[in-house]
Amino acid sequence: MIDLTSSGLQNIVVEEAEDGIYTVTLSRPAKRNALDAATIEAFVSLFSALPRQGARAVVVRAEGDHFCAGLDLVEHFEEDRRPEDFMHLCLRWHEAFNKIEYSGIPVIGALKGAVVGGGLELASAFHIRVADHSTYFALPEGQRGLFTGGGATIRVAGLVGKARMIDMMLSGRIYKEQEAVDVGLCQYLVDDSESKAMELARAAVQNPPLSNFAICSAISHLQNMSALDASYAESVVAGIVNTQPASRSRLEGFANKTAARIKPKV
Ligand code: 1HE
Repeated sequence: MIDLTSSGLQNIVVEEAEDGIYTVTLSRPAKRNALDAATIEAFVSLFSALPRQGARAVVVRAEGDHFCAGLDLVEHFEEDRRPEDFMHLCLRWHEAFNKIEYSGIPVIGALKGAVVGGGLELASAFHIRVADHSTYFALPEGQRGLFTGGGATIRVAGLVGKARMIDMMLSGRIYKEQEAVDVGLCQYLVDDSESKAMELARAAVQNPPLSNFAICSAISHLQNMSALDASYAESVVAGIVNTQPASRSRLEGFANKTAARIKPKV
């Protein structure tokens, strides 16, 4: 086990903000939280450890005005990488972001400012994205003479659809405000993304951890399968989750009419 709060993770600060709820802060604001190779390694280490160390939910936030400016373009320029070097780097990005998406614990992004390029690839691995009014989303890879390498072809295309992703990359189109919600880049648009993200984390940890494990890993895994295999695997997951001891008292509460009913607030 690593001590997450003093583990020397580069450009990332981890704190247990509340019981079981961790904040992960991108802390390279002078470089607009651009993702260099060391930061990607920090994400791999962190999300390898967090689910096994009792984290019940994670809020990813950022220092400065911008959530994340994507790939560290200066490092990439200075390293003058060979194709195989960049391929291996991309595999580490995938390792990091897969660890987030398939972590089994709710990971909620508190977004602001630029969420662009690799920053959008990072954000699209979260289970919930909360934007504020400064937040904007773009894929400027084409304009930089680059291509996505951190999962956008899978996750961003999954969020907005292939046609919108291609348009974003060809035209440099930027999405923000309600339009970003409407196309699926984020689920919430609020004045204060951090407090909303914490509120969502507090709500999520009310669920039994095994339910959240299924929600925050099985849905993604099942999406990768054929419908036939997914329906089989869903049955197996439901067999385990829906008979867990933690659900007994909740079911009893419904049966004896003490549990809250599911109705919109008036
Ligand atoms: C950076 C980066 C970066 C800022 N790599 N250093 N991503 C992009 O194409 C977005 C590039 N960044 C920007 O367009 C702007 O910096 C922002 C709109 C995000 C912010 O603008 P601003 O005016 O607040 O800051 P700035 O003056 O542009 O930058 C401040 C510093 O951050 C400056 O460093 P300094 O040492 O000169 O002070 C910048 O160099 C530095 N900085 N962004 C490195 N991205 C797996 S493939 C993924 C491919 C991609 O992600 S492509 C998209 C890359």
